[in-house]
Amino acid sequence: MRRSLLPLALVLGLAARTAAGTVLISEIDYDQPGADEAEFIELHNPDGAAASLDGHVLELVNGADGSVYRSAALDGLTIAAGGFLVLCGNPARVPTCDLDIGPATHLIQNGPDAARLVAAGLVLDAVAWEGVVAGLASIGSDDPAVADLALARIPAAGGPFRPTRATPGGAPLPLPPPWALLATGLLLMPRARDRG
Ligand SMILES: [Ca+2]
Ligand SMILES: [Ca+2]
Ligand SMILES: [Ca+2]
Repeated sequence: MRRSLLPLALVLGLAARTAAGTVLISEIDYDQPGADEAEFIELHNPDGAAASLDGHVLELVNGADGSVYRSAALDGLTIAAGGFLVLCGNPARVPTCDLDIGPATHLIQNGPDAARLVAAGLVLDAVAWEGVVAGLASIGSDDPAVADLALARIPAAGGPFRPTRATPGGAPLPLPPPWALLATGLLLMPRARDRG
């Protein structure tokens, strides 16, 4: 079982992520109404100095077997102090996208699946959604019935993930109703499942 190898790495990665200056996964939008064409993963540099992503790789992990179904090398990229970097598959639908890692639709599986940021053999950050993946607790669910809904750390610099209005490339925004209710889980939106 390959999945048995993953939990320790993920646990170690989460421990590593708390080190000051470590780039982290700050937001993910993997599901939209209709075909998933506006998917993105956002990285954040909470440090006071620019962070080079040389040697960093973003991996998307299949929750069914722990395999990496997509990966993107981030060599040559830099995130400014306190800045964000957006990885997407469809820049026409994610105008603030910094790096197109394709494909344009169904870039990110809808879960239960996971993503991790790795560098030099360390998992710097890892998140799972829609259920536990290889021992990693779920950060929640993106609702395909709600346009512009994403899961984001609030605050971006290491806070817990919450369902919120998508802000690819920017800090989380103060939430007007009904978004504030969504973030607390008090407002349960009808779910319409789709694939991809
Ligand atoms: Ca998707
Ligand atoms: Ca969404
Ligand atoms: Ca954001």
